[in-house]
Amino acid sequence: MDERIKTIEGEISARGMRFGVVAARFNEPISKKLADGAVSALEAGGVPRERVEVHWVPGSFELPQAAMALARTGRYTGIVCVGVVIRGETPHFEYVAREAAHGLSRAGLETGVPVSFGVITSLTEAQAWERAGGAVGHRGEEAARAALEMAAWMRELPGRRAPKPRR
Ligand code: DLZ
Repeated sequence: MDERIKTIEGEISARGMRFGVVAARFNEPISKKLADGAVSALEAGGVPRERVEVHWVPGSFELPQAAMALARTGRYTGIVCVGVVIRGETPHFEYVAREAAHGLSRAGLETGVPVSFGVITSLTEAQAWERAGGAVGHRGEEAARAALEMAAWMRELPGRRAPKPRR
C-alpha cells in the first residue's frame, strides 16, 4: 500500500459506545440465538453489557420501524438487527425479506446511525440453524461486528461531528 494514501478503517474500539439490538420474535428459538450472539460479540468487542439493550419486535417486517425509532433517539452509536425469514408456501417470504432489507438500509442512510442486517433468509429451518451458530456461521455475531466497525469508522471520519450518545 502506498504510504501517502491515508487509510481510514473502523479500528474496533468501543469506548463510550452504546448499542441497541433489535430482534424479531418470529422463528424465536433461532432469532434468540442470533440476539444472544450479537450481545456476546458486542461484549467481546469491548462494549460493556450495561451499554447494550435488546428490543423485541413481532417479526422481521417490524425491524426497520424499530431501528429507525431507536436511531432517531440519538442514544445509540449503532443498531444491530436480527431476524429469521424462512420461505413458506406463499410469496410472503419475499415481501418480508425485501422490506426488512430495504427498510434497514434506509434507517441507516437516513439517520446516519450504523444499522446492520443480521437477518437470515433461508429456504428451510435447517439452513437457518446453520447460519445461527452452525456450520455456516453466525449472522447475529457478524452483524454485531459490522455495526461496531461502522460505528468506529464513522467516529474516525475527518470533519465529522459525531453526536454524543445520551446517557
Ligand atoms: C407473517 C410472517 C411470515 C409468514 N413469515 C415470517 C418469517 O419467516 N420471518 C419473520 O421474521 N416474520 C414473518 N412474518 C411476520 C412479519 O414479519 C410481520 O410481523 C407480520 O406480517 C405483521 O406485520
